[in-house]
Amino acid sequence: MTGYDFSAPFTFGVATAAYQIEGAAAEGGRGPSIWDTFSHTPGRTLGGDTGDVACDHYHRFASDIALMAELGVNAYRMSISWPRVQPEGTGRLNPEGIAFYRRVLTMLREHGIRPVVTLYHWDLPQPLQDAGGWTVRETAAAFARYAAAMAREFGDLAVDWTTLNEPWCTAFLGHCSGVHAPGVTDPATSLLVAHHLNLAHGMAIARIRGELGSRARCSVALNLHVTRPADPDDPADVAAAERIGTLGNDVFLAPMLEGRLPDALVAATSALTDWSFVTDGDLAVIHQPLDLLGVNYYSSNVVRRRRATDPRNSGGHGDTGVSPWPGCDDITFLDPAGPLTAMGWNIDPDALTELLVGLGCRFPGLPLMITENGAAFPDGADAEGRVEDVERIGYLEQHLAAVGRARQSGTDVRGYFLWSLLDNFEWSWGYTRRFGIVHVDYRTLRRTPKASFAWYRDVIGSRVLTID
Ligand code: PNW
Repeated sequence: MTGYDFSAPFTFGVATAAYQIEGAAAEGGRGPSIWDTFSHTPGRTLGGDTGDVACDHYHRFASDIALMAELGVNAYRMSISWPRVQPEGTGRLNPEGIAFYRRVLTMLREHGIRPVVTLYHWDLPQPLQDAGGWTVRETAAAFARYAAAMAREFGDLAVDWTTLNEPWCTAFLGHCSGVHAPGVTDPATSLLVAHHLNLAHGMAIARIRGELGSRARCSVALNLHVTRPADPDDPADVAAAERIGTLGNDVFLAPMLEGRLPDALVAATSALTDWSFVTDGDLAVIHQPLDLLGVNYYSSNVVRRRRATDPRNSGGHGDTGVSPWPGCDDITFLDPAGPLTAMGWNIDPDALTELLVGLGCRFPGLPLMITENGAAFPDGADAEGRVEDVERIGYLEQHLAAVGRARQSGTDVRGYFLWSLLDNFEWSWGYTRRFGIVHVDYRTLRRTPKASFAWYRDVIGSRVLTID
């Protein structure tokens, strides 16, 4: 038996995102976002699913917060829907949207649950998209103004602010492979977008600190990729894995945390762009001190230098035929081995330990936080909505243990947010993929805690994870 100690002040939380759970898409003065447009475009999401109703959290937030209180979490990672609070993406705020989040944040406070607020979890106001979206620099400035407004409106109720969720997905799934909104398939554009997201992050942090001073704790949540070479003794495979690390991680880590544009990134993408859109002073704007780095982790990859006979990699639902990896068409992603989750993703907890330990070495003094970890499985609810999700419990147990091992080796990991509290709208996969520790019946919207909910409640209660 092995035991892992997660004594206070280690944070145990759950995570959600506005478009995936709120619904009420046309209520309370909310304007449309790029995900409304995208999900309503035929063929974009599996089954044509949309977030119009989702989990109806907009009307059911009180009972959802009661579930969190029952679970015993110390913290809740949520996102603000930008088009709900600022329908045009700039200018006037929507008082009904502000009032909604004030009710949510106030109720969290009453239950002693600390909110960690993500400002951008992919739902760009459609009017900003119509003006160019993330391909124009002005969107970064609009985001910073929105961030300042949120800090002003909610700074009395929230001290933890996360700028962007997974900018890799926005840049490369949104603008390169196009399987996410806005569905653009242009590798060169996706690199410009990555730079504008970096700028948006830096400008927003400066504005949040301007509003809240040292009271604010600022972070970003990155989906960092652990990529292994198929043959560690083949230099071409090792170089392939490094290039994926550059395009998947360093594209954000280096500007945000080191204030530099990596030579390897410029070299890997030289056929697509000369990066002349990075102008004097940009890197200094992007390079803001962070209080925490948020890490979203689900699975790892194995790559090799492409062989002539290698099939093209599949891009998942809505595959456009364009890979999300600009400048990497000579790299093959091998089919994942071993047991897979319902997303087709491998299960590799050791990669999480390696990732955390590696980040700890590279960025000493920067506390880390797992801002998302979890898994989709087929689940199969009975007539009462009960789910004995032993596979999910196994996945969570292994990954929490992986966090425990990183901590034992001296890495400063401050907390763990499980994705997700509820089954919800899983982007291009619609409602077909379930990540929740609470089952949602999408006909009745009834919530039923799964076996994993009781498991997590017990872990949080004892703050010890014991594995046989
Ligand atoms: C993340 N990929 O999305 C998001 O932050 C969540 O909103 C989402 O529900 C969760 O992970 C589970 O998917 C991702 O294709 C979506 O590499 C796609 C990818 C990665 C993360």
